[in-house]
Amino acid sequence: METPKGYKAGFVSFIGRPNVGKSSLLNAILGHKVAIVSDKPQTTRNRILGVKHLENGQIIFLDTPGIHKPQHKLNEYMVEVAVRALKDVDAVVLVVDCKEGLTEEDDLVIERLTEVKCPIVCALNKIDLTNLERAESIREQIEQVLKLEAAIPTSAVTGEGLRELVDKLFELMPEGYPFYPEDMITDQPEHFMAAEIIREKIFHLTRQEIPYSTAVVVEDIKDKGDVVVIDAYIFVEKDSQKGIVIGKEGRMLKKIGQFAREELERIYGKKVYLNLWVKVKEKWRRKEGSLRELGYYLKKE
Ligand SMILES: Nc1nc2c(ncn2[C@@H]2O[C@H](COP(=O)(O)OP(=O)(O)OP(=O)(O)O)[C@@H](O)[C@H]2O)c(=O)[nH]1
Ligand SMILES: [Mg+2]
Repeated sequence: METPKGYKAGFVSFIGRPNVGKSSLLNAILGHKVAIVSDKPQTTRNRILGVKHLENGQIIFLDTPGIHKPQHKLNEYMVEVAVRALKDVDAVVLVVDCKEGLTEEDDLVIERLTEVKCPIVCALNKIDLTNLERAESIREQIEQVLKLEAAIPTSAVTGEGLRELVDKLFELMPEGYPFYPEDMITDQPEHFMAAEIIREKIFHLTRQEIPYSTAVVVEDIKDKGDVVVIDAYIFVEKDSQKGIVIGKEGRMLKKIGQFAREELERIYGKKVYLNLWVKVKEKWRRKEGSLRELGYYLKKE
């Protein structure tokens, strides 16, 4: 295959502590929702790939779980996913939250990045909630420890700085052949996407330990012509949590199902029947075998 002269293609990871807006930035840059988002930390659990197609190249973005101090095996897995995404990429975007400022968790991330060889661009995110002076002072704090290729105030909400961020990253990409075809935005299997959408609604609708104790597995997706039938299991860690997810007279489960179904119908462009079951998988976040069954495992390096 002949690539046009000057065609560039490369990989970029979003790295940062939980809740700074990594997934939101990815979605905003792509103009397409590929990663779920919530106002609670530790929403993303896997590496999410999204391809930004540009006139003379492509940037393959990897969204990652927020780096934090792991408490369970699930969290160890999440942090490992993020750390692995620092390898074999052409640039890293360190995402920070300008409103909240730098926390101990940001220090953990920044420390990790001191060992990274590729260029690092900082997205001073949530600039819509604060001002440029604050962003500048955060940049200065980071640059005391870490060499940055650039630091760009961004907002995943207003779109500010996103063009500049993409342009800067594209400058850093190597020449090469495209990795993905023009029409491909993500590599996520359909079952995974549907499960994530359901999990997002659980993050939105439930509180405290519930979102964290929940995993979703889509068992079956059947396209029956004018309707898509989806069967999914919601796993929790104990009976009391099952009661909460189902809710009084089944109201909570109904709400989760309704919100997920509405979004799935927009994606499929047709009617969706969503069958949800809630099951207990004792302490699944602590057990290697359960994590594996739920799809949270990494190949050995
Ligand atoms: N105002 C404002 N809110 C933002 C911006 N970016 C993200 N948010 C909000 O911040 C919260 C966290 O966003 P996420 O994209 O889920 O953050 P994340 O870094 O992917 O979080 P984890 O997956 O938990 O690591 C959500 O409520 C977003 O709507 C932004 O630029 N401005
Ligand atoms: Mg995320």
